Amino acid sequence: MAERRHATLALIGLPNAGKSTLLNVLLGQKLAATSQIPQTTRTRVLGVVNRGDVQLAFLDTPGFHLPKHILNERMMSHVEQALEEADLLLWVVDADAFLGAGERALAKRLKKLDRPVYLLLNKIDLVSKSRLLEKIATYKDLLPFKEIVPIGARLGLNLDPLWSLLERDAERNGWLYDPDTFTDQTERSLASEFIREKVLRKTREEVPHGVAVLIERWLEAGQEEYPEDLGPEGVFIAARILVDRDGHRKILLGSQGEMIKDIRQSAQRELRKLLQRPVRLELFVKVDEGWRDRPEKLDRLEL
Ligand SMILES: Nc1nc2c(ncn2[C@@H]2O[C@H](COP(=O)(O)OP(=O)(O)OP(=O)(O)O)[C@@H](O)[C@H]2O)c(=O)[nH]1
Ligand SMILES: [Mg+2]
Repeated sequence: MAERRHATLALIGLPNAGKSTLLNVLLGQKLAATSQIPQTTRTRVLGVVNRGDVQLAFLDTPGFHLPKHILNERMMSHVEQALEEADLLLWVVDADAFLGAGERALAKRLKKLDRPVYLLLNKIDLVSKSRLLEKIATYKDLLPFKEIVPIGARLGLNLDPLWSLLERDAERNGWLYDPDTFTDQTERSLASEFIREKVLRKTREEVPHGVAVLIERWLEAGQEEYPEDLGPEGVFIAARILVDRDGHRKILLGSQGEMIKDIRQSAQRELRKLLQRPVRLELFVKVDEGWRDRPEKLDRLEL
């Protein structure tokens, strides 16, 4: 029997490049929230895939950006931790976007690190072959990439060559996680992320950046105040959505509450899929001005 090997791979890049979409498609299951809003991911998310003798531990990270609030500083320290931990870096770029100051800053950081880096040119469904070749030529000057792989995370395009390269480059002895370990995220943290995702997908401008979700109650059958009509298999979840300003609370509620109703319904559907059991979700919106700059609040939110 061949020896077991493993590698830890950090998915890094600018906000909105498609890192979390890639994590989900590589895992074949949704673990990370994804949205069109930059800075969707706020922490480090582990997803483990075992392929034959090879174990690949992917770390999704927040998009690389200049911190404005303490929240953003913490997001960047999650990136730093993942960079330190990883054996190999997967730099995901939006092939449909220009190479700008953010990419140059990240390249500078990676140069200092001296770790092998793959360039994953994502969203190939949006660009022509000739533009893709141009992009490859521009990026090549930034860093000596170990591999350059064009992919389409959303549609799962061209992932086979990526898998082969990752399997080849997993060089560490043994496995890091037991075969049943799939992620480090708890059901509660996934639930709060999926609720936040629905908020991000339905609101715009500055609202999404000031939103956080806190699970307040998680009740199962037999517990006090569990709604018995949900049946013996169900779970009752009450979550608080924090917003930064009263104006944002109004946007989130919508006229006659239709926005929050819509968010609640789509989040509840998603949680049923995640937990594979009946779910009843209740949402409350609360203004908590300046939460992004309060360390004790960020601790409570596990950010
Ligand atoms: N057309 C297209 N869109 C994609 C592809 N991959 C991701 N996207 C979209 O790009 C947007 C950003 O995706 P995310 O996966 O949230 O990006 P991210 O890099 O994790 O972003 P942050 O968490 O903000 O750093 C979403 O709207 C995705 O649906 C792709 O292959 N093609
Ligand atoms: Mg993300």
